[in-house]
Amino acid sequence: MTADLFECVADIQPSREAMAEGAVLLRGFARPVEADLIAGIDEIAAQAPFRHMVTPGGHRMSVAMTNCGNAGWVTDRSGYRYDSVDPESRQAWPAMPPSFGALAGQAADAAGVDGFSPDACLVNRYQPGARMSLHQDKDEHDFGAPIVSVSLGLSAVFLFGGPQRSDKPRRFRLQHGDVVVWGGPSRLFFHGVAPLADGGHALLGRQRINLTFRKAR
Ligand code: MD6
Ligand code: FE
Repeated sequence: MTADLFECVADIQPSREAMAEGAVLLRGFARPVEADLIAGIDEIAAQAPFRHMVTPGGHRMSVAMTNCGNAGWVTDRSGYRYDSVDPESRQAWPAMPPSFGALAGQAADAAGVDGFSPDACLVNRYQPGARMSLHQDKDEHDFGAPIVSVSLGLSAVFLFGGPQRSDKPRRFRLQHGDVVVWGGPSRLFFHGVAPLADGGHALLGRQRINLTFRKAR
């Protein structure tokens, strides 16, 4: 009886945890559309395969990436940028599946941000050992728009720092279906992902996929 009651309450008011000023964690928010998301990722990767990009400093990233939408985030020896074309195929990036844009808009709404309409979705694939070092997301045109981040597959430890690289990061475990809506005062905070622990996920196997939706232009 009590468990049923709590499940009902959870349906009506999904969990909403503040990570920092302007950053909200919606646990399990993407679970209802997990099948659409995974099918969409497979279609995107068939057109624009995951690849390990190289940083301006010459390091091959341990995270493999692809994109969908009108703008895709890329890095190479010349720098970081958004490009409407996949540099590997010289074709436009795959279109953003309607279910992706809808989820990002609904998550932003749930976090109290109206009218979020992303033009870019970066798709990150982590295999065991892959990590993302501390960075700021500052290649977008307008820092007034939030970033919506969706975690799928194996869980990971998200490192959430502050405005200075030297600020000690707090650690958040992001699990399958969790969504972070991140804007406002912490939009430019340093953040990263600790090396992915090995494991197996029922739907995605030995990997974590992260989608980050942005208003790039
Ligand atoms: C990741 N995410 O979770 C990497 N950036 O795999 C990010 O770098 C990120 O989750 C900006 C906003 C949300 C994010
Ligand atoms: Fe980032």
